Amino acid sequence: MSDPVLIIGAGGHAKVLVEALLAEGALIAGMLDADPARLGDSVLGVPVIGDDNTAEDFPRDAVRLVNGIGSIGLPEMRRSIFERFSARGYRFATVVHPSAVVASDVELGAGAQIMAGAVLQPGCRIGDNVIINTRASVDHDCTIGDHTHIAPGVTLSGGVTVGSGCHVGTGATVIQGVRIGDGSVIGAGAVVTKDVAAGLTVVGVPAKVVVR
Ligand code: JB2
Repeated sequence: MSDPVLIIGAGGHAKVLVEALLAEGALIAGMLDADPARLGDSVLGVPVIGDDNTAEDFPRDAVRLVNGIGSIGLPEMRRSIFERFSARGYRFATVVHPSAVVASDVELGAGAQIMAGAVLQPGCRIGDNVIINTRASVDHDCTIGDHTHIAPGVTLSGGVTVGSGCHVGTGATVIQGVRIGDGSVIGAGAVVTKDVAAGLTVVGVPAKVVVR
């Protein structure tokens, strides 16, 4: 990474990103948090230097942003941060922890975050602002839509398609070829054996619809 990065948010997800960015050798200019009480805190030695308005102190072409908002408000808050700053001309850095295994042909969207121990096999396409969280396993030819969070320990078999704005909960398993529609939520530990239509919440083993 060449340009310094600014991290939006200073909570749990942002802390994990600091660790990944330091491991990548990135230069971190600081963290921005909406909570004024966080000003002056530091996270793994990186200072909280202001709120979102502080980004204006940095020329757009000399800094890249890292979206440190994880799951709060499900994907909406994270999506709105990405869209708001992108519309203002800021660029989002991709983050790939050095311990992640990313096959040579994998396509990573703007601001995609691949956390420690994740595996992305050949043929995968990862959208903008996606989180592939700690130790998630994404097998060959999967497609993950923009703003989706694949939580820690998820297993996606080959050829799975996950739409945009989805949350696939911790430890869930999705068998090969399944398609999950936009805005769906897969409960932690679920085993998904059939396609899931857009906007549904499914839980359990095998996964069943609980919210339409
Ligand atoms: O609009 C905002 C904003 N809204 C909330 N702008 C900025 N710059 N910061 C904002 N925040 C701040 O994000 C809050 O003040 C808070 O400090 C931080 C969110 O931290 P929290 O630890 O509550 O959530 P998180 O999104 O970092 O982590 C969640 O998602 C992760 C993926 C947790 O569920 C984690 O356990 C999970 N690993």
